[in-house]
Amino acid sequence: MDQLENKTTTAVEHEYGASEIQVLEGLEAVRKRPGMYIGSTSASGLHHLVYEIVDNSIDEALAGYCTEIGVTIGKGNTITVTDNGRGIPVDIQQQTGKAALEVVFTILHAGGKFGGGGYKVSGGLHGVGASVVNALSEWLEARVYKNGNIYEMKFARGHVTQPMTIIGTTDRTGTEVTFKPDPEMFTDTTEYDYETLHTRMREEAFLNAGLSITITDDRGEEPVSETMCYEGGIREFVTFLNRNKTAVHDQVIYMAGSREDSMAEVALQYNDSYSEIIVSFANNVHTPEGGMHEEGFKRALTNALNAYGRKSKLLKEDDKITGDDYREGLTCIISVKLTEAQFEGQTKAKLGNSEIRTLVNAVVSEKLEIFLEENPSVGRAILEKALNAARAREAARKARESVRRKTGLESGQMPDKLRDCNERDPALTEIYIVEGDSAGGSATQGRDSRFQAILPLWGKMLNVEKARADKVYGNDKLSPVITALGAGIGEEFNPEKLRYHKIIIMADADVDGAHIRTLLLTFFFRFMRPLIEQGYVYSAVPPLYKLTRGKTVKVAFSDEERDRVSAEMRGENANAKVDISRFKGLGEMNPEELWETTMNPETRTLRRITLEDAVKADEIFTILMGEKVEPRKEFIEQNAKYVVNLDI
Ligand code: TSJ
Repeated sequence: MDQLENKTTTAVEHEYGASEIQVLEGLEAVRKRPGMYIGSTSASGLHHLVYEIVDNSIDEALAGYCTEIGVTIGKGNTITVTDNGRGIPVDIQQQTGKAALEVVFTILHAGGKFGGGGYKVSGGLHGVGASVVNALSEWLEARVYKNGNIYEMKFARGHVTQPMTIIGTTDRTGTEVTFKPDPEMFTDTTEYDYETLHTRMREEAFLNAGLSITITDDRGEEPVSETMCYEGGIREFVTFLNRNKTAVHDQVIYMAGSREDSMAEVALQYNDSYSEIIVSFANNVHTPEGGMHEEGFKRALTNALNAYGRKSKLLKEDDKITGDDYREGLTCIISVKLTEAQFEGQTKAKLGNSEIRTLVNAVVSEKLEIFLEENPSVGRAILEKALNAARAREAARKARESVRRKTGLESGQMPDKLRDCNERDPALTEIYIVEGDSAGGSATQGRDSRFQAILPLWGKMLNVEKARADKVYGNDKLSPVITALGAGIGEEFNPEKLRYHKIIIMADADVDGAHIRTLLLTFFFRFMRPLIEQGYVYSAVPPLYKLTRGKTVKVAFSDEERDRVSAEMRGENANAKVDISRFKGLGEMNPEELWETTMNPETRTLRRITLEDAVKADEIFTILMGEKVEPRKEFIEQNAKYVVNLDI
């Protein structure tokens, strides 16, 4: 606090000098290239604004001064974030002659650089975004409760519209920020999705044990609100992820340790499914590409279980159990905190600090050994499960070989239903996976056969929840997909062998379409995960409406677009008749319409499937196909009215 004077003022006046001009240039740069600062200006960037602000409150919690955070979506899609921390400093900074509060919102990357102390753990990752959010907001208002006063300051598109003013007195401390994302910047959508924010805030609550986060949606007639606070932290995260599955042992195993400025915690529990779920975080930032913390964990898990198996005689000399076998049915959260996190990889989502591998390895090796010694029944259950996995893997290898011989997989023979393209370079080709023969027919006629292949799906669905690789190879619905993609499945999956670099799921916007998307995504997630991780999978976005006025035909992809386009088509003439019909399915479109709206790379929209989409699909699949009846009933009840737009 040395550069901050402890003085309060009712309205801060200052000269507009060189620094002010720099400030505006900084924020102008954000408005010129918003994608550089928030990734994109689509829905994901819109939601990112909220995380940037909330991160500041989380940092205050990590510093030990904040216990409650509120996030509210207001009418008009404004966002209010509140916390009960110390309040952003309001003193005048000597360097700039401005209140720290103003600096936070007007200087790029100012966060974390003032005050000191508060951002230690985040290593400069958090708390840099308040000025970016300000620059991208039509307006933003901040209120700080501190020193017995309520300070208020207002901005519009990054410019100060009301200098810092004391508007009242208070006996509490904290910060409250409300902003409205600028529609000039977020041209796709300015509408917040409650579920997206809810999911992310729940994650933050799990990662910060004891921190209470309340999310509220005030847009409807009645407010919707949920308070999330988990004393058990990531232990409860694991329980939550396994909630629809059957656990192999009751207790969640929890291990934690630290060294110098870094700390690591791991929570895990096995369930009776065959999928591996490892979700890792560095400084509360999700690292879907993994990295050193995951490597350290996997190595330690394999070594500790091997050692225990040998020692307890559960493993024989010639039993060969792989790391994959030990991770079958594992649900695990890894959370590390470190001072200078290095994020690498394509999407900066992979942790590069090698000292963290050593730390996680040491913590898990030591603590897991002790746990297994003290809980031999759990140790036995895990080892038996891994032995089963190893046996199944061997059986799958044999099945694969026999299927290969029978179906000529090796000889490169393609499925009968595949309408392949002429181009051979996978980087230039796409495959549309289409449910139903009639849609398949339109797609085959409408496509550009130079680079677009069509694979219609048919036959009986397989419960991939309970299936291992051997069953999948023999299934008549999924085996053509495996053959057409050409890259194998499971541990043999090799993306370098892919025959197409765009895999596009094209299904109707109805319940059946949602089912087929859920099935395919779950299948890819379980058996070809790198396909999703490396961004090869897309969902086609077919239009919902067809609008006709005389000879003019247009389409719309949402209700809002339908209303806008129909107004445009009417033009001056409010009484002009625009005929609006709803596309009931892909099969209803003729080949030209399908090409123009959904398949032509120049005019179509493709949604790239993320790992989160796949995790969500996997979860829905587990509920729909799993053994537990209660979650299924609950899901169907809750989703009955939305089931048409299952957003996957
Ligand atoms: F960044 C922000 F303005 F967007 C924002 C910051 C938004 C919200 C909702 C909360 C916060 C915030 C900042 N909450 N708590 C803090 N704490 C500080 O900025 C702070 C307070 C005191 C001291 C100190 O050393 O006395 C240091 C800091 C960093």
